[in-house]
Amino acid sequence: PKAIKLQDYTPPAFLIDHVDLEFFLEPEGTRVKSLLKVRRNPDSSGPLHLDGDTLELLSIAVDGRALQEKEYLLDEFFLEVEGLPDKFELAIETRIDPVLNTRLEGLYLSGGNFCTQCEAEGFRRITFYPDRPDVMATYSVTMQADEAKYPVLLSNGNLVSQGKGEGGKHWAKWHDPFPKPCYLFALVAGDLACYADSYKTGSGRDVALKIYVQHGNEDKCAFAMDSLIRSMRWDEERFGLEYDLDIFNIVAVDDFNMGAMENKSLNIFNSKCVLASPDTATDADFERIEAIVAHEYFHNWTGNRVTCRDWFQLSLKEGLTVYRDQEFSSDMRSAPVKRIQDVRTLRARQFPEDAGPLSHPIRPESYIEINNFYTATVYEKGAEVIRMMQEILGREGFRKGIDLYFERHDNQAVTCEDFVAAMEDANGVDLEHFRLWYSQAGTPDVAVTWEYDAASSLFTFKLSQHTADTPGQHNKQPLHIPLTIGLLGQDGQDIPLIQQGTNSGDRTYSKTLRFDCEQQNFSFTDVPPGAVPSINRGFSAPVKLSAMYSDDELLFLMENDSDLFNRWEAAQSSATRLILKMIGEIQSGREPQYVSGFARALASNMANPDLDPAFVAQLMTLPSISYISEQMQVADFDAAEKARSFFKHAIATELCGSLKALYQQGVAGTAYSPDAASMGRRALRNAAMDYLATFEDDRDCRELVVRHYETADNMTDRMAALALLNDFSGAEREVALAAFEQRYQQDPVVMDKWFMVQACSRLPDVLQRIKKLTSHPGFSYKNPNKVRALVGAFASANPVRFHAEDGEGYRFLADNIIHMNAINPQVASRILAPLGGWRRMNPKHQKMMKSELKRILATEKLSGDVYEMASKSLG
Ligand code: BAL
Ligand code: ZN
Repeated sequence: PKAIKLQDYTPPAFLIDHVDLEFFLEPEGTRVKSLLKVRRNPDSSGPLHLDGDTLELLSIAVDGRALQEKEYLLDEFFLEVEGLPDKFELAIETRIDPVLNTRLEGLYLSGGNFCTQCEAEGFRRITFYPDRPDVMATYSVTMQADEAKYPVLLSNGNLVSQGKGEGGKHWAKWHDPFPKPCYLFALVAGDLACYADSYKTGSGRDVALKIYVQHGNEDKCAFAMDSLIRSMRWDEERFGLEYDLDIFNIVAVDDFNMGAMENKSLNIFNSKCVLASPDTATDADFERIEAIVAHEYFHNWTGNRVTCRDWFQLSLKEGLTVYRDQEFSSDMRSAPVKRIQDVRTLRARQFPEDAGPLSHPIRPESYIEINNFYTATVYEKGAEVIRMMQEILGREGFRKGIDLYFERHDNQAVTCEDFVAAMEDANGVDLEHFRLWYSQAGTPDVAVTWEYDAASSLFTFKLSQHTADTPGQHNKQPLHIPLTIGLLGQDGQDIPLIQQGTNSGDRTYSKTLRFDCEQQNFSFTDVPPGAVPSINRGFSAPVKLSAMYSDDELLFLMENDSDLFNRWEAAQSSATRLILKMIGEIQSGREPQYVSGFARALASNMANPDLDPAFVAQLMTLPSISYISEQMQVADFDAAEKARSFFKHAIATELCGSLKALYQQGVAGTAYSPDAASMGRRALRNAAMDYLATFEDDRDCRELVVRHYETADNMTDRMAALALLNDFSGAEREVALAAFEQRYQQDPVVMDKWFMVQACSRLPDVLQRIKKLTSHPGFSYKNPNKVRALVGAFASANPVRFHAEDGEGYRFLADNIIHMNAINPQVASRILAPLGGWRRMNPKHQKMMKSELKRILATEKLSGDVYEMASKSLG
């Protein structure tokens, strides 16, 4: 397969003003008629190039004249026509087979209903078309289908007309007045229930809001609807962005490659990102649904009204929209807790990606398969880059930049460069150096030391930065890093910051430094002795920080930092340091040594009534085994797991009384509510249980977890207990899992949890169980959620068992990737990344992992998706 390069971008030879589509929907043999109003692009030349994939061409005509075969070039993946007039109408009729579409790209069936997924390049599996985002057209869509089987017919825009046809058929015509690229096209036809509400925009436009779901799921839509309404209001208030049509539809489907898709006014969602009730969704699910509903809605402006010129610019819409949904959630809930959660995700997913064989900048320079670039880097690091611009420009300056961006580019397909230019021009600043974040891959290492001169009361930060080489990128340049710092006095209070050489008029306790050289010093005057610095507050920059803190200084920050993110960060750093030391002891055959200072600092936070319980729960959550292992030269998941468990058990022993008290306090008799405060209370109680469950051999504690499971009146508590029982060897586990299955076997969204929890079990026979579960009636290789829940979760979230000594974990994953390659290459390639982690393993494991990658690469009919991931992972 051939790589596509950013530097090769050329504008399209022809533009399309309007698309008229007619669908005659049948599971086997859908006919698609397309009538395009085409005109030559004055800025380009060449033949008319239409993409096509798995299409049967029935006819093609220019201005009403049918073309003969010799008048066009038909290849497996495109159709080209030369010698065309400057303006013409092109009519094309194709035939497709939705029922055979297991890739879930283009038009396919889910639960018997028709639906589409066109981003990034699925539209070419529906009809011949210039399938690139810089071709924007208005659309009219007429679909005809059997009325009894498919009573609901939806597409983008507004419903124009509908009626009955012959032979039990009916039809509907939709029109979308906003020009859009074809990746935003959508169609749904099915037998669906509708949950309706409405919204009045700030300027008084009434918008009909509808969520379509399978019959029986209507009672699980209220939270998604409420999230949608809150998103609409928030975008008006925060960014002045109002919805622009009279209808906004969401459709939930069970079979979906992504979480959701922002098609203009017809969002299609993976049902697990919509459906929620206290009995079926955890607090984390509620939070995720709120964030994804918001994310897709926010795309209406950042993505749809202003879209990407080409797919290299994906972060233009994704980084920005993730940033927006993060800000929304942060306003809806606790800002520090949201920031902590986002940084956890970044560290769990993006940092390893950036340090491994698949490292790429947020604006990649080449790809084989664009589907492989819907990555944590493009999304999450992309959002961090936007956030840094806000940190540099301030909230008001950032808003001015956004306003200018829309003023300049509404209804255009643009680049990341256009976005940065709008930020610069609106604020009169130069972001030339900052732009490097778009093209340079890798996570910068920032080292911080400091000096204090008692005679002059001068405190000096000494910063240095370095970004390691990544595949294809060497000798990295220093970046412009906005590093927010503070100083804590010995009393734990913030010290006012007076930067040497600047006007000391304003009293500020946090300051964002412009750190843009390899080495740089920043000095502050009038600092009393004994000050402790707080660095990268709020995680102002996505860097790996190493600072010369003593153990005691970390505990001091953990108890005192007014920046709650950094208070949590100090706890993570302290715990990581202690666990790494214990790992060393375990590896050299010694008993790990426990130091109790950490537990005491934790206890002081647990006892602090001013702290949000959700925050305390975050503070109590130790760094993951994967994160700890990443701090090692050679990963040793077994030792990491042993050390972490030992540490947790030791903390639980020391704080047993307070943990039991916290657990008991949490038993409130109030009804479930997904608001932030209630979630925080549950999180804290479940965090306490998590520690108490380390007394696995104590009957009372086992019973506590069993009781928690059995008496839970919501999914959050039920899953918290099930996750713990899942690691107990004994009858309790089997009883709980069987009860869960019995209760939820009809609900595929909930059954994903059941598969996933088992895939993540610490028990030694987990792989045998997983293999057995692939034959469970609720499991299907055709359903991406199931594959991700069982196979994907095992490989990515159960490192101890995945990296088993006999290599069976690797073999199992490779077998499944090869199997999935033929069914759904996108899903196959998305679960491959853990095999690319071989560089961090010992030689024996390296060899086994590489041999599985080679076996994958030797597969016949290997998709471009899997080829790209496997070949890059092998290196
Ligand atoms: N555009 C693909 C799904 C999403 O990021 O919203
Ligand atoms: Zn998105």
